[in-house]
Amino acid sequence: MSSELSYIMIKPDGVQRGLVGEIIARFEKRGFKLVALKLASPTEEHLGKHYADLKDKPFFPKLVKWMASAGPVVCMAWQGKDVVKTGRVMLGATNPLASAPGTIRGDYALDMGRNVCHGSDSVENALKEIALWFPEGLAQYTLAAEPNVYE
Ligand code: IDP
Ligand code: MG
Repeated sequence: MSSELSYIMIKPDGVQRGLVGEIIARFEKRGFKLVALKLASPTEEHLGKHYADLKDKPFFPKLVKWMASAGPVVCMAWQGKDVVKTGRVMLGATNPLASAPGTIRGDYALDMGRNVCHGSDSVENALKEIALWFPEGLAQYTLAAEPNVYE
């Protein structure tokens, strides 16, 4: 199995709207392996590290304020073949109005600042994000379904 990892995070709006199970189910059913999962209530400082690339954007203060105050987030690491790119496809476009139906954002969101879910945009950033959110490390186990997902 591919060792590629992606950091997927259900944002406070996704948690509050009851979409946790739905989002997890989509990654599970696709065949990806769940290797870390927890609720967290991040500080603005922690979110500033996660969104460090966006620090100069006009929407940055509002983004981290919302993410730190609207309720917990669900942090996950998923593993499998092309999980970074495929995870982004499953999420849809940043702007939900530009997201195709069938994607998470295209099915469940309308506004950019309430787009339900985060997904790493590169293999390199995924590793950075996983180190930031899961300093405790990831679960080590064999996914029994693996021979039925990969040829
Ligand atoms: P991504 O989540 O699709 O990777 P990024 O550009 O990394 O998009 O932006 C991080 C988050 O910041 C987005 O998911 C969205 O919630 C928010 N965001 C991005 N661009 C805008 C904007 O132009 N206005 C308001 N919020 C934005
Ligand atoms: Mg991003």
